[in-house]
Amino acid sequence: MKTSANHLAHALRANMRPDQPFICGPHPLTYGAFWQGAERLAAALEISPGDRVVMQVEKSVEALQLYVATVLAGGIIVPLNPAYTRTETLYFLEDATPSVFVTPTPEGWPVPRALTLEALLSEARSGFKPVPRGPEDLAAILYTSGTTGRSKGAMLSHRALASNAKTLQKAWHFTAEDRLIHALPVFHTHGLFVATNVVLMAGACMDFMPKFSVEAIINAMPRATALMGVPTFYTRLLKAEALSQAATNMRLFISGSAPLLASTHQEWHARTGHTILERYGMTETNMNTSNPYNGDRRAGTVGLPLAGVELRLDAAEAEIGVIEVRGDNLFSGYWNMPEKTAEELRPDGWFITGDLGQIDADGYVTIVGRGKDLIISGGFNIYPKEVEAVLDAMPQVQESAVIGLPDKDLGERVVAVIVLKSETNKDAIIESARQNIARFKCPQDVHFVDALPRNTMGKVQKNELRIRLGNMG
Ligand code: MCA
Ligand code: AMP
Repeated sequence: MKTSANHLAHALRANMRPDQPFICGPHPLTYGAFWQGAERLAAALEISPGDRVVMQVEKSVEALQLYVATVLAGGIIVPLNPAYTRTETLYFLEDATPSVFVTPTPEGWPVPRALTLEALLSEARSGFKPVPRGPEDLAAILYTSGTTGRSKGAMLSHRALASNAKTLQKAWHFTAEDRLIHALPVFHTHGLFVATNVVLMAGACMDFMPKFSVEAIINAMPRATALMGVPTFYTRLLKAEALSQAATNMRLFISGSAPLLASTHQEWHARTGHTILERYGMTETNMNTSNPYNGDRRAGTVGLPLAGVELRLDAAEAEIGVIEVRGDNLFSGYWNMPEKTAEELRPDGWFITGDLGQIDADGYVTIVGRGKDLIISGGFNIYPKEVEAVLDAMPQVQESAVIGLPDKDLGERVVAVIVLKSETNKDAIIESARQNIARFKCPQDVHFVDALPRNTMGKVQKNELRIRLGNMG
């Protein structure tokens, strides 16, 4: 490849045919129109190479164009969940110091330029030339919550994104004949990189849905070939009577972002004849492992390391240990946090995931738990520490412990256990939390106790709480 190219854009455009649809369904858009629109938007950004562009917008094709436009302009895209509160958003803006912030509410933010997506689109113009960027230049920063408080911005290079998209396209046999049902949000790795980049790279098309809907997906399946989702997608789809019929001509169902129960895997097979392909990744690493396209897709496992990804445990074979990974798929460190980077990314390139795994004799990896205190609810990650800080700041709360309890729909749900210092009730606690943190992080249930169980070191015993409250159903 020419060194003067824009590495990621060049890779994503390699197989596209301008007259073929990128977006299919009721509002189709060709590849030619998509890329041309992105170039016009790149001109409107008026940024310099390395500048950050924060986008906090509802899911839309224009949001995808903004991502691609930022890459073309040599910038760094920083997508944020629109569900974040103003306080949460302020933290990200102060940390990322973007040149441009695209938001539906542009007033009063401490950034040089805040505007709506509509306003930016109205400034789109032709004559833009893609800015050359090399493999190690950054293309994106995605924030991932920190176990010790502050969210960390994972810096993702052109190399990491392009190489992982290529690996996945090959591993999952995506071609221009594919039609992917895209019902994921586009502010996380799964919806933005795994789904969108793989489709772009293959020159395939996607049924781009504004959000998850059982009905819309069932209706789309007869014309589609593939679906990517979090386990909650699959448990909800299993409730639809029309599933078996609708899924007949699909080629591939992929699950990730949270553990897929073996029972869901088996029920899906019984109902549709298809075997869900489960894979495992992280914001910092993109995708690490996948069950095979051809071969045994084993329920309860996340499959084998992907091509170009090395994986090891910090334990002897057959034992449980923390998973470490190395490869071109890895991030380049945490934005503005060299000490955090040094704690998790070894000098020889191995990244410490914090996930506890086991590898069987055939090389299949099973995630058996997490070394980190993390709740995954419907595919969204919630760090208890962040929720506890919000609860502990309430005047009626003495102390709190936040845990995840099993949930049939979301996999885990957020539950708060609170010791009070003055009278209040569950609803007031939940309402107060909602003022500070995004709704998906707020406790769905609150239990009041006289004291939190602690070990001899004074550490709260969350396992004990999980057993106690889990048994209460
Ligand atoms: C929505 N709500 C939730 C969640 N989603 N609460 C807890 N956990 C959730 N996951 C709340 C809303 O705040 C709202 O609260 C109420 O539920 C209804 O909102 P709605 O949007 O209608 O919910 P939904 O459509 O039923 O959403 C459920 C969902 C969604 C479809 C499972 O959460 C989703 O799209 N999840 C995918 C997340 C994802 O893409 N993760 C990938 C991360 P209220 O009523 O109080 O207002 S990337 C990653 O993890 C790695 C790298 C990887 O390997 O992929
Ligand atoms: P994130 O913070 O969004 O990068 O989430 C990454 C975390 O999601 C990983 O460290 C795992 O704990 C979890 N995860 C992703 N895929 C899977 C999977 N297939 N099974 C179990 N956990 C998963």
